[in-house]
Amino acid sequence: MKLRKGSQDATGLRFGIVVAKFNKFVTSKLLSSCLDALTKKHGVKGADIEVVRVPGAFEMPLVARTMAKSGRFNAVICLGAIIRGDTPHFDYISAEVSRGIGQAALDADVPIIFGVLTTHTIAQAIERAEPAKFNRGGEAATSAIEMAAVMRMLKGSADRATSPKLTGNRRASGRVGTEGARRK
Ligand code: INI
Repeated sequence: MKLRKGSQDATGLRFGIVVAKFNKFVTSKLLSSCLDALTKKHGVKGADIEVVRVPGAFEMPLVARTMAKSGRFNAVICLGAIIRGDTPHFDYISAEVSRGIGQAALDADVPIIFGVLTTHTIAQAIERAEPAKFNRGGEAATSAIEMAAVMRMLKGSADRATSPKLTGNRRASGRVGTEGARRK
């Protein structure tokens, strides 16, 4: 058996961050702890991070998908806070945002991290954004690094699938993303 894991080595990786302005008192904390984790803890260069602000969480999937499809990022991180109010609004937004972010990652074939808080109360959201407590912004950063590393590792394996050492079956399987296959 071969156990394969993504490392926390962020060298040379590039990240896009989509952050919602709605509930900014929470999302600004998510953003600063996410940036701290990427740059101070894992050595990602500031020049390798691009932050895009959107009005609210509902706008995230489209922007994340566009960033992910641009080919400029190894992973995209979505940071937002959806807090339950007195109406069913929360349910519509949170369902659509989680579905949309998942779909965007599949469409783009690039990891998109769901760093979106969905909470019953403002206090729960603040607690989860706080670096000294749940630190969900920092967690989103480490998930992005791990997923970027996993995808880099797996796509590296796909490149080797074009190697003459492997059987023709694998080459004929039409696996995409292999440099060798594209050059033919
Ligand atoms: N956007 C959020 O990011 N969080 C919320 O809690 C929220 N609530 O509760 O309404 C919210 N609404 C705005 C929404 O994301 C869109 O920006 C808006 O509907 C315009 O499309």
